[in-house]
Amino acid sequence: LVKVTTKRIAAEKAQIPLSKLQAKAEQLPVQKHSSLSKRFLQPGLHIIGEVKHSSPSKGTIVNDFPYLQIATEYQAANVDAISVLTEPDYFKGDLKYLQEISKQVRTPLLRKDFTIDPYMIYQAKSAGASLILLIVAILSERQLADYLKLAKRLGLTALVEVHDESELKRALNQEVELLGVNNRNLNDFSVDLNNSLRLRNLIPQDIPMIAESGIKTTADAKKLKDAGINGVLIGETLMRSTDKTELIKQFKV
Ligand code: IGP
Repeated sequence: LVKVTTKRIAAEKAQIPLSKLQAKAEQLPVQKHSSLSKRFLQPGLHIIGEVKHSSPSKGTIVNDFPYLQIATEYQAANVDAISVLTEPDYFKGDLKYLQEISKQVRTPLLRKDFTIDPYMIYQAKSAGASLILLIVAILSERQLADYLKLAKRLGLTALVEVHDESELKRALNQEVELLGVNNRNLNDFSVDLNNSLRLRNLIPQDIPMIAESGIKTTADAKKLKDAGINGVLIGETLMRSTDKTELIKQFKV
């Protein structure tokens, strides 16, 4: 995935040079959703709804993909943020989905992609994102530190994703505002909610933590909330649901 993303970004840089994108990103307001991470510390289980067409583990999740309508429905159901897949090769995502959604929806948007180049952070900002994803497993210490700094300067909140204790340790060496624990093992795609439950105890209480992947039932949500987890990121379960509004209501345990 890193290789494919590197290639993709090189091609995009040839289309729109970094300097141009940078100029555009820098002139956008930074205060739009400042202190976004703090919101997740408020009582209750917070919900991030994901707009995802396909995934490497499941293939095409839904045949019909009315992304604007889905985002609008998530907003009406009062989710705290909307995650939009922009990775094209494995998730059938597109930066244009993020751009279009940001024009119609006020809910903070997360650019869900494999951030491996500052270019992608400027792209996220220009496309209307308020949050970016930084996956610890694919970044060096230096990259993680630099990208956190750049995000902050642009007024973006970084969701820093870890999968295990050693990645968490690396994340906590930095000034992290929002932590995500992925329940999915990216090597074999197996999902284990205990991953989130286990790691919450190792994360300072003043850093909000989001459990990601494999959340299917209200019982899952309840278990995570009772363990002190602040939010859940739900993709597939919401995408497959024919009544997303009702399901989101049920997940707010
Ligand atoms: C959502 P699920 O099982 O609810 O569809 O998972 C989200 O956690 C998953 O899409 C995800 C992801 C990622 C996708 C987590 N980390 C990194 C792409 C890149």
